[in-house]
Amino acid sequence: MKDYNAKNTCWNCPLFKFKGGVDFRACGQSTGELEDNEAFNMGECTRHPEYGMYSPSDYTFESCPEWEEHEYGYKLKKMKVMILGIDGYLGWTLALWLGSMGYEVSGIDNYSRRNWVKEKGSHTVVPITRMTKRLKKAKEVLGININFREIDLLNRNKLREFLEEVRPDAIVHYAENPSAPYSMVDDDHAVFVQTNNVTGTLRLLFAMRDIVPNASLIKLGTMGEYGTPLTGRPIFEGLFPGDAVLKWGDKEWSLGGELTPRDPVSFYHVSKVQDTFNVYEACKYWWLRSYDIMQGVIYGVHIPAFEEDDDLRTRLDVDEWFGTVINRFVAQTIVGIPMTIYGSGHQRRGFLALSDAMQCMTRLINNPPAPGVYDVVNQLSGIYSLMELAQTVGKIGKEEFGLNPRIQRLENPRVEADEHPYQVEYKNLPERFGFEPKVKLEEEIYRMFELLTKPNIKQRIEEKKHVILPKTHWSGEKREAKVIEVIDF
Ligand code: USQ
Repeated sequence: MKDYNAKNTCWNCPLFKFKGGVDFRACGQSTGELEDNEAFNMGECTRHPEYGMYSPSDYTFESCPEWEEHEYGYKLKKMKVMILGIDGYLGWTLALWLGSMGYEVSGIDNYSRRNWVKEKGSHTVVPITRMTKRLKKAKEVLGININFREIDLLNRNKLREFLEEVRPDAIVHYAENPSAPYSMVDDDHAVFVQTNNVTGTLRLLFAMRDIVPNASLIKLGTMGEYGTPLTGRPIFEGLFPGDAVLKWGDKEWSLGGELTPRDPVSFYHVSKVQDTFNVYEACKYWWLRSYDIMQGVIYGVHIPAFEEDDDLRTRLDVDEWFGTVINRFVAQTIVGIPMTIYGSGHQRRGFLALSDAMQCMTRLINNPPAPGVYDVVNQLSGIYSLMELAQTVGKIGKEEFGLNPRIQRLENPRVEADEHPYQVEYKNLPERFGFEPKVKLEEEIYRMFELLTKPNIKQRIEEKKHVILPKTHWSGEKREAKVIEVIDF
């Protein structure tokens, strides 16, 4: 579905400025006389003031000269996208991906991911260069100019100055600490993760209200906000659908449009739940527009831009704190560590390959919500159990790369259900935004083996073998998890 956003109108366009007196809130508060005001629903285009005042329904993306056809739907010409956390695994990837497609990319980062990984005694196994060199390479090799500023999202004044300077049409918010185990190390780490993540997002929301209220916010949440409901209740996309009902006693109520219950699985995941409420409220109070993305676990190393030059690659972590499960399994197999399955291995999670995640982001950026709309997508392309994943990694490692894979089941250092239903709804991206997953699990795992078996990268994994086995238990204990069983292939 290439033109999924063709019928969108100026309601969805960040360039449209409402004259005022409009209240989009869907919270039940009365808007009084506003609806009788003749300016209701009128405004002008900031790029074409000569059009004068008109109704936002007059133009569609298809009919507007400022929106052009693009591989992933109609795209705003010279669209300015600001990436918060542009130095990270996803942030750098998105910068090159969007830059290669003609978006005007800007971004901030304070290098905290580099520092957290260093603090834990690890490093990215795919080497990355300093930001100055990254930017230079992006310009030389891909012809992309990235407007980068070293800024901590919590630095109110610097953030505001940069937003004033760039005035982005869309803001992608990746600038958080993403690690469940890091947040469970001790109280200092838990307090840090929650303070950093929650206050950073709050700073951003207020700054958007004051400076770029029309920009759309694409905010990274996580599937882990929902937990794994043991009753088998479907995991809807953030909000209950219109026909969901609550039955209690002899009465029945619609739950439509209400936030669904959250059951986060670490203090990190709790920070994301708090963000959800803050973003939801900001959309309600100030008519900000946002997609809150409940993203599954990302894996992989590939987008086309990375093939152009090794210095363009994104980081990849495999240590117990910042490595995610598939990335870890591949690295473990390469250096002869049996793959570390926590608990039974029957836990099921949603997964998404790196380049498919980029496709999703592009489609959401191209399709801003209308003012005041808080919307949620569950961003994943497949659901697998950990045991299935280990078997897939092992098969490819053995058959294609001649390795000797093994699995070790460890006592689970986390607190999570071993056996659970997992009925996830994830129809929004394919049905409303035209997302078509392009990368097969096996294909991306193969590409990971190809890259990570290169001698310099294998060497970098070897150097950090001592931070691969989990020692951070949710109970607070600091010790190696006991091995329950070793399985050969
Ligand atoms: N796991 C293992 N062995 C390992 C590592 C993990 O069995 O060596 C298990 C965990 O117990 C868990 C599952 O694999 O059941 C996923 O763990 P993970 O470390 O790959 O991912 P998680 O902690 O869930 O966090 C990651 C990202 C986080 C994002 C989340 C999406 O780090 O930022 O929010 O994926 S989701 O899992 O859908 O919540």
